[in-house]
Amino acid sequence: MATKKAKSAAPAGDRANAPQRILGMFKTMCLIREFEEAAHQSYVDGFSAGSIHQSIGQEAVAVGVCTNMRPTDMIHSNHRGHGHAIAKGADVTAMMKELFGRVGGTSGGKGGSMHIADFSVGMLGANGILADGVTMGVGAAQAVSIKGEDRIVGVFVGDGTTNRGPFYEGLNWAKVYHLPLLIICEDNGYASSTVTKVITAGGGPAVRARAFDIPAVTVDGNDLLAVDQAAGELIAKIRNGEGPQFLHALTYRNKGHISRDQLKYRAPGETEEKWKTEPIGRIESWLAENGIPAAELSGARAEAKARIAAAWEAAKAAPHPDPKNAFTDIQDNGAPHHG
Ligand SMILES: Cc1ncc(C[n+]2csc(CCOP(=O)(O)OP(=O)(O)O)c2C)c(N)n1
Ligand SMILES: [Mg+2]
Repeated sequence: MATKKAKSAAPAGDRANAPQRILGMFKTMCLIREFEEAAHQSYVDGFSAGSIHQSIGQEAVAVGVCTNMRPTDMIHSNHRGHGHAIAKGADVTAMMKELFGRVGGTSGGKGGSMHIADFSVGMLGANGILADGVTMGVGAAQAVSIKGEDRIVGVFVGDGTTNRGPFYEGLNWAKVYHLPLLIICEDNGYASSTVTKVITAGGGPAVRARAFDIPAVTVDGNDLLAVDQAAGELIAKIRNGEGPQFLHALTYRNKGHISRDQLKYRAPGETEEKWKTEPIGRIESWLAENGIPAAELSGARAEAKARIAAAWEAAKAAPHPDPKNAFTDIQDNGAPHHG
């Protein structure tokens, strides 16, 4: 548990953490936070169908990693993927339309929360099937390698996901073929309503990655500066041709697994105690201590709120897709839709 002192910790290591650069990251984190609050509300108000998995409390991982990527780099995400998409540059209005199932959504309003993709910013997609994003990300990295392209792929997984087989297939393949891949494990302590540790043997995600001879670094995933530095270093190694790398980010899921989750499985006071280490407040304190005026910080939060409110209104006003297009732009194996 980080103490109050940790809130104002100096930038990790000697990386040039210019306050203006960190301010930009703070703004993206605020945008993710506001999007996630609205995503939950869209479920409550009946605008979105299916499950909404919020990433509130995990924003520093998405932003710390994706800021170190180029627009041409690619990521693959998972069921808790809104933050990853926003951090990689996806448009929040198109994402909101996707949640609402409307025309103009990132996947034409047909995919919803767990299928947000935006190839134009290197967001290859999200996936509700745990660990299958790893094998897909590895496939993308294999393509990059075969074509000799100068770009990398990042894959986000949860801690619970490291107990699934495709995770190991992916790690093995990535190492054997020396692929330009960063695997990011967002270790929020939970797999649905289960404490991940009680269902996980051995020394945890980083140890498992090292078993494949993949270098692994563990960081405080709620410390943006630490994530930024670690991700920057690992990505530099990948660009340098050193093969796959693994980032194990310790974080916390401040909300339920999905929107209707009442968190009854948590000890009283646990969520409130953990909130003290949430990443946005921490980096905001650091920015204030490093010369960013309070008005600029509160202005950034207000701007994020306004952008998401506008995205909400645009989504609400957008039409639903025409049913006659239900089978266009989708994978079609020829079965039985066309009669
Ligand atoms: C193959 C598969 N099994 C089970 C599920 C149901 N499920 C959805 S999320 C989840 C827990 C995932 O935990 P973790 O990987 O730690 O990610 P987090 O939700 O904590 O971000 C489970 C079991 C699923 N989506 N896919
Ligand atoms: Mg988890």
